[in-house]
Amino acid sequence: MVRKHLLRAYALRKNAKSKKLGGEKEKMETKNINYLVISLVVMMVVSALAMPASATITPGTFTATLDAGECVDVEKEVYLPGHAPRVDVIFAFDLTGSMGGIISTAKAKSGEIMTMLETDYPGVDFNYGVMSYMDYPHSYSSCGYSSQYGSTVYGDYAYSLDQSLTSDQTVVSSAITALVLGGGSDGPQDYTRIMYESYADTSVGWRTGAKKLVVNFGDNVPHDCNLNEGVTTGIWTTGGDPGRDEVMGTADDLDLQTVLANMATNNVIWLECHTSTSANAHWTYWTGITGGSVYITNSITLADDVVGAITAGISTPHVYGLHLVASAGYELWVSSVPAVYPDLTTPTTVTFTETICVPSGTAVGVYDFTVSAMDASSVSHGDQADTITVPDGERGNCCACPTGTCDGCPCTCMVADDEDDCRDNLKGIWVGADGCDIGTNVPCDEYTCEGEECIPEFSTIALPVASILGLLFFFNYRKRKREQ
Ligand SMILES: [Ca+2]
Ligand SMILES: [Ca+2]
Ligand SMILES: [Ca+2]
Repeated sequence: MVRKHLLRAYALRKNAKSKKLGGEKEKMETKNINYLVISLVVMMVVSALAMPASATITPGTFTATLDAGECVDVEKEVYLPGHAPRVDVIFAFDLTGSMGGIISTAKAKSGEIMTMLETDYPGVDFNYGVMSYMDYPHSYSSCGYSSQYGSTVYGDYAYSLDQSLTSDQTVVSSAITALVLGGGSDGPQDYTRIMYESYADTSVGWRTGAKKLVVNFGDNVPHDCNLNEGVTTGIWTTGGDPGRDEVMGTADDLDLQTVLANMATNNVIWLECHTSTSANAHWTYWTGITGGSVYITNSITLADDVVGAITAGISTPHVYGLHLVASAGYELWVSSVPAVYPDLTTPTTVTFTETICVPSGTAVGVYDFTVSAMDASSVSHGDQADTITVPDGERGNCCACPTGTCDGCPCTCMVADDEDDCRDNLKGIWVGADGCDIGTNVPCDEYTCEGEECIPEFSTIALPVASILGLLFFFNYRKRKREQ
């Protein structure tokens, strides 16, 4: 695979920088230097204050023109503030009789909860959704347990997606307010089914790269043939969960522990806001499998408890397995050094050298894709929008001067889209396909640049400027000392 490094953007930036400093140089008086120092200090303070509250990837966009088989390197910076930047929250409500008090509080407080979250995390992109349930409105007998699970008399249902994930808080609050309490018959409810639908219902609308949270309001235990599995000895049965067909003993029946493992595989975290302390060890174990926890709450502390649960759910004191992933179909276009950061303690900023290669044989066209900095649980900590144009026909080489247009300083051989691009954008001389080797210096007397004088780069003048500043401060200080 032919590998070329595009130096154009770099060269243009350096040109702009050099030109600006060239102007300064002409009027290099003490006063101007002082202004420069003040501006630099102001810029540093401003950029410190403007530290992003949420995770970012820099640059956020990248555009290049590359031939099939060609590659480009992009230096990429990812800022990890300690919490996920994109968060999807499903509020799931057990609408059985005993939940009456907490449900009316949740209805009253749902708006407040969302406002508190958005205030605490101004940079985080939240979406919310609503699920509700009572229990299967039938009688079942299985694995040593027989009971009426729920009842049509109370309007019980096993599962409802009342609102798919959306950023519209008004719609979410309305969906919560519209919830109607049912019965639930026997004590256990069909939590297993809700856990299952959290990854199986494709209408939920989880976003790619989002931290996925289910905040469940409940007060009992699921149906399962052995709730004690993984917790303690002995069998505790509350009957099987009949699954979507609501018929016990068929292929879609659900097993609690299998469903919890599948939630973990799908990176859906269960945060249990529980109004009862019974079976606490069980709920701790079940939520733990998904990476979540159980929070004991009541009508008075509900809003704070829910915000506390979600805060814990989205915080990332460590980011494990951070790596770059391109959107579907572009996986092979992108690689990076390092390939992965195994364990990062936040807050921190890390860098990747990303290499984008257009596969050989790629057709002429414009290709848009996203490169995300994903962790091991597929949570994105920043997305970069990429546009790669594969041009019609071979591009050529351009002799242009990265340190400013010049007489007498070396030019550099760069890739240009065409002769116009070379002349207008790179201010260089078009030399076509074989005129020079990419990245090499080419003497100006062979390929002259347009117009202005050759001036040194920023780094070359930075040290002398710093020395002058130091001396000036020193002399000023001595002068003031003498005047005292
Ligand atoms: Ca029940
Ligand atoms: Ca079934
Ligand atoms: Ca089981």
